[in-house]
Amino acid sequence: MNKKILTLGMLLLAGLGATAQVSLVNPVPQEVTIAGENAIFEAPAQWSINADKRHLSGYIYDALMTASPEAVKKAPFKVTLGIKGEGKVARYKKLIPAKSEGYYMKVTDKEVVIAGNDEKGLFYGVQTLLGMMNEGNLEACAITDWPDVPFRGTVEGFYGTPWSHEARKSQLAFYGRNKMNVYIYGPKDDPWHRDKWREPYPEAEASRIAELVEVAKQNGVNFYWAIHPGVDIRWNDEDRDKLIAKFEVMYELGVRSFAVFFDDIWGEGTKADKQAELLNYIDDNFVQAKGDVAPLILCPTEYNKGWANEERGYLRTLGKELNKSIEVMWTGNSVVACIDKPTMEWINERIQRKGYIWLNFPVNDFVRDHILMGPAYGNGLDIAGDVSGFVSNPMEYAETSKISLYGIADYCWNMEAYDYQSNWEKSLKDILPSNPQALRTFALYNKDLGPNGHGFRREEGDELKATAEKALAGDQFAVAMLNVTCNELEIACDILLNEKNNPQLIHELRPWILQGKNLAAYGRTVALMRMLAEVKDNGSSTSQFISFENLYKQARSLQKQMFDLENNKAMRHPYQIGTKLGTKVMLPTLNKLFAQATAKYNELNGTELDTTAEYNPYKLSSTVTQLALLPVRLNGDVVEIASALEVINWQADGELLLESESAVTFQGMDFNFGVNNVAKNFRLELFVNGAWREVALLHYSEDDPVIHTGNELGGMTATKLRITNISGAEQKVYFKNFRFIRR
Ligand code: LOG
Repeated sequence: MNKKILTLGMLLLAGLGATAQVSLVNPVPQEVTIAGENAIFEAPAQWSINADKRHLSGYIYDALMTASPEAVKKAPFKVTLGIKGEGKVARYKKLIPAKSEGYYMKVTDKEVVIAGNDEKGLFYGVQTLLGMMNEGNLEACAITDWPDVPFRGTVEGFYGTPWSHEARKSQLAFYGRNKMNVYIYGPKDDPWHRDKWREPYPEAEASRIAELVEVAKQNGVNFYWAIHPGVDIRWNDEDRDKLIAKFEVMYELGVRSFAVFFDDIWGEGTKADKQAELLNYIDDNFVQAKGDVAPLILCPTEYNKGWANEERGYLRTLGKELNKSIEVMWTGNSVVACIDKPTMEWINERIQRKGYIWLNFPVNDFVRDHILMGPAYGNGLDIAGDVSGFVSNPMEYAETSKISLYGIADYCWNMEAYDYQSNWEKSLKDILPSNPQALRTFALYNKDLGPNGHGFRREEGDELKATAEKALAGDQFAVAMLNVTCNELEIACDILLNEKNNPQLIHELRPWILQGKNLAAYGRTVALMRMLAEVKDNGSSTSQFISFENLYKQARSLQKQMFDLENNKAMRHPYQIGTKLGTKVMLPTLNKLFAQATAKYNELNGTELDTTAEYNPYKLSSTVTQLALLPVRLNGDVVEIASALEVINWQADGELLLESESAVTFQGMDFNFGVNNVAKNFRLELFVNGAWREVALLHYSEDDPVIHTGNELGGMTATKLRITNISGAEQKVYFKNFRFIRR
């Protein structure tokens, strides 16, 4: 379908690893013909612009001028801009693809022609020219290009600190450059999006939103503003009118695209017929009435297959009752999932329209100890015709998220040609042109999410596996190679820490870079330990000081330094502690190697050095599946269970069990299920001297969801505790936080 016309010249260039300028363009264009082997030439410094007057100002012209040529009337190098139907591009009429946002473009050493099928097409043609010129060159070629997915972009829909105003502006410019046309504003922790949905924004916030709408326009992006009323909406005229009134206020600020989110709620707000009635009302009386507002988007309550209750018929009701113009979002077979053909067939049939994908990647709000710098992969390359839109929910780390978003943009534009690996390499160069290799070396350890409640994992460390296995099998050369790899990581970390090219990126990565240095140092020490473990008289080394036992002490110290950094108050995320990297292959390999070396040394020398490397004395398990994989963390004397974000369906008799390796004396405990007056539905027990003992649970006040324990807890010593749903019915709760303090 998307046939590539590759000339021999281009193939040669690709084969030699040279950079053809078109290959700098992201997303990869649909059809490219390179003019020949010597197609690359230096972009002229002066252009004469040949276009209708309307194109000589405005966002498209402004974008073109960022390429910084001088627009000079009689310059010999001509740049022709136009939209189908305009005289200036009449000659190219037949070459313009009849596709929304498509364009035809021609580059020779005398001129550039960009002919859009529509205004957006012209804008994207200009973006292609800019991308091609990234290194100051042009390449003689012809390009016919259009997007596969009509709506592409992001939903700022995560829990945690919303993006800053500056970060959002930078994102919008990035979307423009990478041909994404949607930004949905819906940060969970913006009060006026969710808790205070009925209230207008205070002036300062309002004017920032108005500015974002403008910046979005400048970048060809539709700014959607989302409201999240489901927590406490009443299905009456008053609340309905309040919602419309809020939309009116946003309309006044310039917003022309709207979404309504009903995710992560329960109770009244979740009713499909009521949601459909409200959305249809908004559609009829606001969207259609205004005439200049984009089709509404709904994020349903059952937004993934795992939560779909077929008996309740929620999705089918939406499918049947919602006005056909309303888009319905979908995260896939589970909350965090890759999207494929069967996913789309399943949902599209139910909602009677093409699903609008909300991809929960690279969002890390449920694994805040990891930062995600890996490629976007795993989504079907054959679903372009099955989705109406495709947006990614990124991390609160806006700049770092661009690595994966660069891939999402490419994937959505030209699915069949999407090659995530080469896209990833390109993205690193785009985000840190001054040193992509350092960023890459570091990013190799920041791809996987670690164990998490959604069971979503990513490839990480495949390139290390063979060496790791050999090293663990006793191959000393492989051990030396691991040492080199750790050196590389350390060099990358040090370079990045002093990198001035993208300060925001380095700021976001900083905790992980510091931890990366610890990891690298640990790896080098462990490698040396492994080498010395079998040398009986280690005093024979030239330096008496580098003895096995000193290295062992150093490794122990580094383990502790890693742990301390994780628990550093200034560094840790307020909701979930931890700063982890290399957790899939590197760290486990080093820990095994540490244990192995120490055991060998003990054996040879009759010593009894402790071989346990990583050590968490607490273990969580649960019959409530959504809780079973939550990480447990130790922070000084505070033991915490990480929060879950979605609604937890805690079945009757379901229990949460926390076991400790050694007895703990309790000082205090509290937890928050996000619901008032639920303490009575749960029982807390501590395992004391071989028997379970109940501890009272209570709220301090009716309108405070925090659950406290009875005074009897203080001073109790136990090896495990459990919390059971004793209400006899399923309880829908949040798992906001749980912690206890030990003496
Ligand atoms: C939320 C979202 C959150 C994401 C990942 C949707 C539709 N809603 O479980 O705000 O960032 O998962 O934690 C969600 O995905 N709830």
